[in-house]
Amino acid sequence: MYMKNLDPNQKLDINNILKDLEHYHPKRHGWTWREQGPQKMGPFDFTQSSTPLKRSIPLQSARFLGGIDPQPDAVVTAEIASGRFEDDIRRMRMAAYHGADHIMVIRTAGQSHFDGLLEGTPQGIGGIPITRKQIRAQRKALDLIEEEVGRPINYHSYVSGIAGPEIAVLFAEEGVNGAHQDPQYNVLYRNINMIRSFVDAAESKKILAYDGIAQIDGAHNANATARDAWKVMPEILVQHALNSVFSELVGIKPENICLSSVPPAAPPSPDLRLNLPYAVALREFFDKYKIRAQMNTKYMDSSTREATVTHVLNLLISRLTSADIQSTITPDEGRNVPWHVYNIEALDTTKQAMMGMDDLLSMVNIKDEGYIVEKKREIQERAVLMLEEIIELGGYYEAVEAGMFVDSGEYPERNSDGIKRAIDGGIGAGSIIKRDKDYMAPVTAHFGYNNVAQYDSKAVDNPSDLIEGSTFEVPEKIQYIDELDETDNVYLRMEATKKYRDTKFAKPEVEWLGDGVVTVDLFFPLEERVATEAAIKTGEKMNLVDVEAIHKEQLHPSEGTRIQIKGRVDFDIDTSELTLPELLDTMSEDDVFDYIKHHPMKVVAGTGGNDEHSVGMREVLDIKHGGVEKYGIEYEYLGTSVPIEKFVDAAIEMNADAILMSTIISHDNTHYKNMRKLHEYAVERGVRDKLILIGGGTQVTPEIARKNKMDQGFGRGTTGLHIASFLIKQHKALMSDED
Ligand code: Z97
Repeated sequence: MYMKNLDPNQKLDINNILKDLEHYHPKRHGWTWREQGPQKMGPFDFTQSSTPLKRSIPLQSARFLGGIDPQPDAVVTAEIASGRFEDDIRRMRMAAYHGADHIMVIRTAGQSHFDGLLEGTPQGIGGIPITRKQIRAQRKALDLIEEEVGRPINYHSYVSGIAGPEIAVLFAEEGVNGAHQDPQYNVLYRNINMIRSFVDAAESKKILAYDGIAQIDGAHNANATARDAWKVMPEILVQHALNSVFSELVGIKPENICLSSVPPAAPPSPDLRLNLPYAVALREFFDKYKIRAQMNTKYMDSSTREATVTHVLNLLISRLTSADIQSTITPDEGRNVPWHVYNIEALDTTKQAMMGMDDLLSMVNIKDEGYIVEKKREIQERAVLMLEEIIELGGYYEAVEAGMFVDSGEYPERNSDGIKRAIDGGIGAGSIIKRDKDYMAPVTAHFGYNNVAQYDSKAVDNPSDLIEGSTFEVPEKIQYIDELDETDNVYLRMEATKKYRDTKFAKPEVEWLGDGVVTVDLFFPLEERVATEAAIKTGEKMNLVDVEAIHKEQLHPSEGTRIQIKGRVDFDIDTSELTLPELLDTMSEDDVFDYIKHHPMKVVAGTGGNDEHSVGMREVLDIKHGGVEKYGIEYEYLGTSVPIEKFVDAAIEMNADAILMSTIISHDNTHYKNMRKLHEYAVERGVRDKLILIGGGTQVTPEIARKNKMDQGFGRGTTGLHIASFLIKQHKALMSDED
């Protein structure tokens, strides 16, 4: 099916994504790793990098470095699931521009409690309910987005619950590229019967293997569940081992088996002392598999700053142990605010830290003696001992019955508070029956005994030949069901937000179009309890609705507290009524340097009339903060309160190309009156056509400056580069007039 490429300057049209969705089939299947390799960018050589994106948004400071946007070699994940898939699609596009090539849609909390597949597009709480329509729409959007950024994007969700195998089939049909699948997750955290969970896992893993879907395990959940996360390290190694070996035996390629690892501890505990030996132990034991490094969220509260530092420390560990997939959940999960900005900030944190630590391992070594080696070995030995005890007990099922997992003691110490499950207990108990001798299923990627030869010996390797192909070979056979719920569907939600969909109206937004949510950062010189209520009252007085305090930070028990509130505005902005500032043409720094080298320029500058405010003017002149001097433009500073005539006289005397006159005082429009005077005097002296006249100051707008006879005006936010670019443009025009 032909789809028009996305235009970066146009919003992604959700209606287009929904159009003909019933006939859409994904462009590709299976997981894709990044194309890795050294990259030369601007003056720098990067080592642990990947092919740059065709379109992207670099870090802000790239402005000073030629706009380079190096990307790390690891796959970078964004977890995007606000509850509305149609809004998440827009966020996925933003995430791709910031370097995400693995988009995880977390399912609605506890979807593994569902016994079957859902249809339609119900709105989620704490995630997205996984339905065919939602994932097809998102995969379709990602197929377009990956063209736009020029890099394949992996789409990911979860295969768990007793509908696991059905979900695995759905994922293979719809081109989902990565999935969490770990039978231990069902057993320990969702109380699904052990036998059922492992049989389902065999079937599911077989399908993941067939479609090339990367599998991520669930061992990290023990960190989140355990009382003291750092004490379950040995057990987590055991969980990784059990799932990985099982997956490999079912047929998943080792390079598609990913261990979900979280540095278990976080500051104020001694982060690296606890986490680094663990990460090294893991890397060493599982070197043929991939490591998906998640960040610690267990010890996270509402401070985005604190969460970001933990993330960066985790990223250091990722670099030291060469993680293959890097997650970026960060503050979202801790604060339960899965908002656009935090997703994007976390991606930038990852890119910035990983590229900042480029080539780390060629400069520093992890010691091969002392504490790190001893601790690493200790964790590994504890894990091996645990495996030995599991074997002694009779196997995994017996170990779970004995409560060996998620015990709060560090193995072999035990506190007898582990999760216990009975072999004949849990959801789906007794639902597994042995296949009859004449059992046969004409389906693709089916695990275990399947008696196809009895029907057709040629179909042994391809049982679905018996029915002329299953939905894997003949996607047209897929049953697509559109909205079932008349009260909760995408068409209703889109209708409700129509006013803000590509129209002149806009509302501030944190996650859903038109949600109107804003955050306000406040400080009160009050103790926390009073400050919180004062902050909420402030929000209400600002006419915000549903005001809540989302972050509190004591600066001192009585001197003050920082509070962040969120609330909703109930107005919108008519963008057609806005006066937009003029766009300033800016040349690249290199072009400015080059021009001035060949065409030296000189300016005279000062604050005009009775104006003593010289700081802003000096900033755009001096080399220190990137003023015009930086580019080789010579300047003569005439000082403050310069009489208007003196500007022109000095320019003539020095043979200058331009006059830069700054005025802050705007009382009685003096700033514009002085501009007119400057022009008139330059005309009187017969030099107006040779001189570039520029008026500047915080209250100056370009349009009014030009109306008052300046060649250009520069207001707040002006930099030396803006002025230099303009001077060059005018200089070129004057030179061509002379020709
Ligand atoms: C993550 N940031 O790593 P339900 N299966 C496995 C899982 O780890 C999970 C589910 C299923 C986190 C997100 C934690 N993981 C949440 C192996 C959840 C979720 O909620 O039971 O339907 O499935 O992905």
